[in-house]
Amino acid sequence: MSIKLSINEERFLSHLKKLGQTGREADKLTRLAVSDADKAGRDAVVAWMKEAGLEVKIDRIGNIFGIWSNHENEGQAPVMTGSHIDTVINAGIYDGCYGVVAGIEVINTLRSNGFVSSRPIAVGVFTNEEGVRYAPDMMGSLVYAGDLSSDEALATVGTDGTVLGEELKRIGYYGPEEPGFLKPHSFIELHIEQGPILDSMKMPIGAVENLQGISWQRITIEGVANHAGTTPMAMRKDAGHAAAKVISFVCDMANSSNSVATVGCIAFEPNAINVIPSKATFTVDLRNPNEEILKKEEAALADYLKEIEISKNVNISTERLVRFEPVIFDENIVRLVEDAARQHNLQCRRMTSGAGQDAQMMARICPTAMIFVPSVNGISHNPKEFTPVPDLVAGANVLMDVIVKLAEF
Ligand code: HGY
Ligand code: MN
Ligand code: MN
Ligand code: MN
Repeated sequence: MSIKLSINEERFLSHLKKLGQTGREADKLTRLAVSDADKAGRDAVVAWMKEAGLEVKIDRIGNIFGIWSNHENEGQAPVMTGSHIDTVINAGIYDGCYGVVAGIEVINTLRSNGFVSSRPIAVGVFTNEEGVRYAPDMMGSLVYAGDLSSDEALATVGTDGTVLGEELKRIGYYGPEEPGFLKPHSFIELHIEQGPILDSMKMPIGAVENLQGISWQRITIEGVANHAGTTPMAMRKDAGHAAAKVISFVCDMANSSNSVATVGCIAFEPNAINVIPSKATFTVDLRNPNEEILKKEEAALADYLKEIEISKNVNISTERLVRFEPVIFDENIVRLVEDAARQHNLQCRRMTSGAGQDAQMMARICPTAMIFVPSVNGISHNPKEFTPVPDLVAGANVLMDVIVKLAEF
């Protein structure tokens, strides 16, 4: 059945704007997982779920679920949508938040228009998708999918030395439910593309059929501090120069294949202008949609680190932070996205998610796919992140159609 409904634009946009203002400091949006800013965002989203008449349930890792069910369909596996509201540092307002606010709006619209769903419909808000404060990323959905224990996740120590479980209890979102308590019939996530493809093609909808594999590691290079002026170059054990060579290697390797590589964090010790660094610590984020290539490039990096240890006379150690294999989404749901776009006379193309997503974890437990809308100039993880209102609304209406169709299965 196709419905001729459209979301309540005004309510949807005001929620999205309000969430974008929640937890902002000095006009910067940094809503790190289980921080006070995250609590403020969670409180707002829970209030909107309740206003929409949803039953709100929270699990032990702080995942929040707004559930709409009726006497007939109660207890059946729900069609689930959702995303995350935690952000990176100095973030945009759409990454994750868009899918959560749209999910609440879609259920609100269906309910208030008397739609009778043969399945419960739920919207999820997953804890710590970004992984900036506590690794790994997509943590809440990984625990939900059963591939990371709640206790292990709750014991995670953050980059600021805090313990995730203690912070979760402090902000009042350590819930009673066991993660995975609600096994979904299917999962569909609406998200901004965060890349340049749809915007450059002026294409409003992306039907996401797969997602890159992700490898995160922390590399520590130990050299010897020495005087910047008196130490001949050949006698140095320069951790800084060794790091620079590794960073160039990783980026050149990605450039020569269709991988992407990022060194997002770096620190030198003692970090003084006239002291040869004794230590360099930095992160490598390496991604590729093909598992064989990703594995090969991880091995090439490991070999290069051994070469640098000898040539630069330093010691190198690595710590694995995250490793997720590429994901193929459910073909039937990808087709539903394409059909829904067609029904709305919206051009649509299939694509790969370059970013990690909660959907990649939900794909481990139920048929899953994603819908993308354009990011202007492909900018994301940046306050300049922007998606025009017509695209935001179109994406939400396509989400609504896909949910209605999934509810009939
Ligand atoms: O890193 C990622 O792609 C995800 O947003 N955490
Ligand atoms: Mn996201
Ligand atoms: Mn993100
Ligand atoms: Mn993501």
